[in-house]
Amino acid sequence: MRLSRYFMPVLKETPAEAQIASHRYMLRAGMIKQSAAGIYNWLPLGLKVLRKIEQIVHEEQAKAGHIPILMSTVQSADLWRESGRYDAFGEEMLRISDRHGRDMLYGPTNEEAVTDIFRAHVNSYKDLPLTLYQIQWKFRDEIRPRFGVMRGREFLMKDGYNFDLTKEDALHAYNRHLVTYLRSYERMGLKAIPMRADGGAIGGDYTHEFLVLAQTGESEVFYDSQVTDLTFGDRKIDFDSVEECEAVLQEFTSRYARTDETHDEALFNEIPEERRATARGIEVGQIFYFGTKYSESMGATVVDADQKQVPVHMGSHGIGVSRLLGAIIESSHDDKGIIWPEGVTPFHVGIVNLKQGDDAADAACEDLYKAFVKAGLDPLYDDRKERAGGKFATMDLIGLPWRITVGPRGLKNGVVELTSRKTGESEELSPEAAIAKVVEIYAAH
Ligand code: 5CA
Repeated sequence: MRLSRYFMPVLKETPAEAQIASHRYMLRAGMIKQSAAGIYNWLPLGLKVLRKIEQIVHEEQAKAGHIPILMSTVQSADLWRESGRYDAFGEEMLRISDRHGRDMLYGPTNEEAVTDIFRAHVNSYKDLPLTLYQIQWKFRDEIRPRFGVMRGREFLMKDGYNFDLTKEDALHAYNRHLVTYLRSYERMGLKAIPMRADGGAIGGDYTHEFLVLAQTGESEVFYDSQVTDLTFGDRKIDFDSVEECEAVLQEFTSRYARTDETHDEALFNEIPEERRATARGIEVGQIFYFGTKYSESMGATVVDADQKQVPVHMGSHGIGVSRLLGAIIESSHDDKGIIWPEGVTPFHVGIVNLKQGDDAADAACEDLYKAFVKAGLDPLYDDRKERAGGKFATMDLIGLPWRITVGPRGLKNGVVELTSRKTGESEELSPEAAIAKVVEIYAAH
């Protein structure tokens, strides 16, 4: 993309309403524009990152054999009356009535809707196990929407639902989700720690939240500092293997790590003192096993091997897709702007032309641009007639991991400058060497 032809409405001023870095930078970099309290329009740069996060989620769910669907955002209240949650969900639910006076709602979550699909089409244990998921907009009329996309009223969620014959099978599905989540967050450059939590409005008493440690996090967390050393990495997992998935769960959840909802001071005090840690965390996902809560109330049964009708065991598994942009920025920024991890960056590399209109500089930038596109990368070329200082400030704000600076002086010596946004370190390289280095870096992602 050439910046002169792009739509990236960067703000010079810091918006007064933004209290935390991620909200500030998302507004300033022209990624989002508020449409109403807790409701946002996604502008091109923000949408690009949102799509990258979605893509990672889809890829990791596919590995586990989970199947994508897309459910309606508007749902019928009658379904929620069946489960008893229409009243229980309270004021967080956006209630609507249609022209015939029928009660409708904008989905805050989809347990009822997916259970309705299941009971209409699945009758036999032979069709299990089954996990369906979607990435879809949700609405929760939060009493205090704040921090931009972090606590929105309209937000994008990945929500997955498993249907299994037995509790054991459903716990295997739970473990599969834990594995896919660990990998997904790491690909986004995050360390997200699974912590025992509370079932809340979704239900069940077996649930883990995934928390990214950050001072601006809304949850208070208590943990054994050893959990922060764990990394999932690039392991190959056989998702059909109960033992392998269970072993990952054990490895990542056997040490103490809880949110304030389930914190147990006595258990916490059993950890050696030097390893007892408290912090704040951003909840970027949650997995639940709630057994037959919805299948019993809504009649989602299958015939088992003995020809008996039995309610299926279920769980649901969420990732806060739009919240993740905020969480990633909170954990990766400095006082100049965002520092995108390579896995989710909106553009792979920025090209800054120090002297637009200089024949040699213009030609070198064009060549770089075309070479990156040919290599399958997505460069952003700042081809505007602006001061170099302004161009650098914009690049720092939008946070692309790599920047190539091209100027007439360097070109005389046959070099351009390759700069890492994270370390600030620069090196002079021939254009060919700079391209090769950037291509190699992204080959690993
Ligand atoms: N049905 C279950 C799992 S699919 C569910 O709704 N779980 S949840 O309530 O925990 O939400 C899943 C994730 O959505 C949360 O972990 C959080 O990351 C994100 N989320 C929840 N509320 C908001 C909100 N108001 N703004 C942004 N993200 C949110």
